[in-house]
Amino acid sequence: MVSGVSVVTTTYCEAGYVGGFVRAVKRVLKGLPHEVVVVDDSSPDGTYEVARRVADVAVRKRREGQTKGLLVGIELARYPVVVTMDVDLENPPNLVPELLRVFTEGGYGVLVACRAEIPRASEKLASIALSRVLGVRDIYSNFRVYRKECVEGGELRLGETFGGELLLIARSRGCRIGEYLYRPPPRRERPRVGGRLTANLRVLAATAKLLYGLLTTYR
Ligand SMILES: Nc1nc2c(ncn2[C@@H]2O[C@H](COP(=O)(O)OP(=O)(O)O)[C@@H](O)[C@H]2O)c(=O)[nH]1
Ligand SMILES: [Mg+2]
Repeated sequence: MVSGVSVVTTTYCEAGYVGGFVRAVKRVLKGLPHEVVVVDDSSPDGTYEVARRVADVAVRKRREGQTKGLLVGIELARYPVVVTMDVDLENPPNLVPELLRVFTEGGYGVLVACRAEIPRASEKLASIALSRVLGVRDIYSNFRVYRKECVEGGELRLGETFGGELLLIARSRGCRIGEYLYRPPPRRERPRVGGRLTANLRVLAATAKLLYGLLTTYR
């Protein structure tokens, strides 16, 4: 097992979720040295103020998106093993110990917890286009365990890819990427990435960027 773990989440307008998230994670990890890091993109709803009270580390920065937030959080982590999670509890905290066990036993650089049923059409398409190269079927799941060295100091060149570029960076460093399948709880109604059409378009754009990246910088 790992000797400690940093849990990183990124937030934009999540004042209603961040407290419950931190409490749930801390309850699950109470037997293990850990910290919870929240990276907030200057949410106007007071998310940072809540995070500062409940999290071990809270960062407020300008709005740069989820991928950048994840990288900033991983780089701040004090433990060499980092779990990234969405704040909205769609990534069940009680799976974290099992993920850490599989991560350690499998000798992975990155382990991605993949949803057994991928909900968005655009994410299914990304899976078809990219899963063979990246070794995971749920490209945009940010429920992941990282060895910090697999991404830290990495340069994001593709803009917002909802965490996808972090897999390209890890792959380019020869880190072993693995997947773990899980059944997620029902999705929340109003995700921050946008409604059905907006979210699908943004995911399609991210997938195009990742394919371009694989043909150029990350070949
Ligand atoms: N820092 C930051 N976090 C974001 C941004 N957009 C989404 N997130 C976070 O990313 C996670 C997943 O977002 P969500 O909208 O639930 O995506 P979905 O689960 O794919 O529908 C949540 O923790 C969000 O708060 C952003 O622009 N900046
Ligand atoms: Mg969500």
